[in-house]
Amino acid sequence: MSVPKSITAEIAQLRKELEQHNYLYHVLDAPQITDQDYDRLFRRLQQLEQEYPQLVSQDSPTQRVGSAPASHFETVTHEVAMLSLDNAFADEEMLDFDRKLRERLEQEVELAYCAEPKLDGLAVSLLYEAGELVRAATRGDGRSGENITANVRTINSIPLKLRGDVIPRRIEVRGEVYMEVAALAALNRTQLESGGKVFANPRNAAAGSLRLLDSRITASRPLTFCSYGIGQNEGVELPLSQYRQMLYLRDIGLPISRLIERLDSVSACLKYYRRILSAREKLAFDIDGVVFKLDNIAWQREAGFVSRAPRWAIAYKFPAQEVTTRLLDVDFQVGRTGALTPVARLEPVAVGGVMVSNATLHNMDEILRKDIRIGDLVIIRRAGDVIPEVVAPVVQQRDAELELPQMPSHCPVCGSEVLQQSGQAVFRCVGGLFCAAQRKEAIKHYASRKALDIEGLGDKLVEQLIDLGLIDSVADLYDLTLEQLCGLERMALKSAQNLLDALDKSRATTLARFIYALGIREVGEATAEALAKYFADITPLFDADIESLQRVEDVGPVVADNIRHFFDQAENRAIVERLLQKGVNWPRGDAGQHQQAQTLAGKTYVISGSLEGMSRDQAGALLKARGARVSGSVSAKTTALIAGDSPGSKLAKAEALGVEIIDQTGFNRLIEGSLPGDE
Ligand code: 5U1
Repeated sequence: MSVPKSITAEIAQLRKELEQHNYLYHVLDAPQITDQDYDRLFRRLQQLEQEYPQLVSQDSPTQRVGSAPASHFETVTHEVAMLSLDNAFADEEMLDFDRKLRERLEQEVELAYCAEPKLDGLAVSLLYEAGELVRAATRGDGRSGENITANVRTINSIPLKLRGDVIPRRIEVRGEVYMEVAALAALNRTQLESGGKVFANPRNAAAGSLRLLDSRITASRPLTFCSYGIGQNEGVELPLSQYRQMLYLRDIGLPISRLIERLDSVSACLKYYRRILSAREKLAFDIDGVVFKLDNIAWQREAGFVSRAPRWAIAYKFPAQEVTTRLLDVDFQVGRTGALTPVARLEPVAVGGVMVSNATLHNMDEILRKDIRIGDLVIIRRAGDVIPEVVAPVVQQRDAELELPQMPSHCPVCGSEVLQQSGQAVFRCVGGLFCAAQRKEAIKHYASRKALDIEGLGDKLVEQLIDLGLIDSVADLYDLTLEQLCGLERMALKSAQNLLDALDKSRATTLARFIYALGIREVGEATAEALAKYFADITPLFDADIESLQRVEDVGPVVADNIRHFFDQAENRAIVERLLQKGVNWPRGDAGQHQQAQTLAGKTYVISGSLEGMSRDQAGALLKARGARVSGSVSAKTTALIAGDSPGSKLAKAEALGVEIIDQTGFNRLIEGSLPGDE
């Protein structure tokens, strides 16, 4: 079938556009069209290529879907060996590395380095000839690896064709294939659902996905790529700076790290290390350190190699987030809602710079799925401030019959029965507030920062108060006396008085915080806020039926049921009533969303400084009840700054931006003005 000229032209135009949008998205991180628009272009190209198969070309953006399974991977010999990296674990080792390099190069001046994060993935080599991806290989042992071209072609951030005017005859690009943290979590969820293998970390996920013989499966894996260097090259004069070589790679269409920097000295490297370490948790991908490479390529050549690693590069590793240790036992901890969480008791081990002897095992399903047994060698992960968790057992090291942990039939704290609700993974103690563990957790929650924020009432103190029988419920907190507190372990007179003051202060709160503080199952801050806005008081909640509860934003049948169940317990109602008698209060005069006029809808306020007779939280609640948004920082979008006494820097910022400033009287008017019947 002959092809009309207009079709050939349209196909060429679609490919060009799609390549450009791929580049904008994957390399420059600056997409210019929506995903839907991209998909529309892509589908049109697919349709034309189906109609005119003679026009399909290997480098078309549609040719990434994978192909029929191969029987094995062929071996590829690396013409330029793929080296490994030496490591540093402390500043002194970095300084030592820099000093030795300067001595070897006979340089007295500071050395400049190219710096980038070290990704937790799999190293690959990509060979481009005349701008076309012709081969991709794993690192293997550094001298030879496996030909994984079919799999690598499915990775969208790897260009099938290079771009720009200066395309080398031949260039081999090296880098890391990895998976972003969220992508890995999503993949593991689908793997679990389909009974497939769950990956412990991005490196395993990348390696497992690239070593599949069926590239159609690889195509479904959310892999991505970042370049970090150039192997062999022909037909192009590369810049003699590592950093500028990386910019060149970006120009010809390859993704490089967005965090790459050229640094003037080793002391700048140490600062970069700390900066990236503190940003580590916020990154979308896992990294295990930073890599520094001498920027001057001529000096790289002069420095040369030692065994399998270059003398001119080093990986300064972060404290390990994953280590192995022995699982000594499994205990069950009872939470606020009675849920029993298995906790691993471990042989103490340093992870992420902290000694760890306990880690969560989440729930029984996880234990069974991961087949974790008491006595196993296990992998522990501790990322940032997150509770350490047991990732997996090292099954290869299991050399005896080991027992699976057993869920106890009775609560280890109060002896009540432990039951599993049908269709749920969790087991719960049915003891409710009879169970000391649940009472302790309920009180810790009530005192927590996002609830009543009672300063000085920490976990240990709550445990002591319950264990000594000084309190039974949150309402008892307000009966505590100075004498009782002074008699406690490590409690000086001043701290005791401070705690009483904090308890007194906590009485003035907002309705949303109060609802949240009650610890109703699955009622988080946002739901508490929506309930407060809708009902405007606590008593309507006592008898609200399931139907009216479900009219509240985000409240579905399960949450409505939990709320109903909570208020159906006579003891819970009694506690709430006692709290009100003890003086816990919030700004009144607010008739609830269904009656309250939304006079401030669409407006955004910032509150700064102290207001008469109410906290900033309370003032914010009054504004929100009238439909306003309350923000923490002043911007050009702020309607007005409500400035109480000592408003601080926000006042200057509002003045600079020309944002209206409202004082206490203006605020009162704003609130009163929108009270029903005030007109
Ligand atoms: N970011 C980065 N990772 N990485 C790994 N750069 C880098 N360089 C490497 C390796 C193995 O090797 C070259 C220094 C040869």
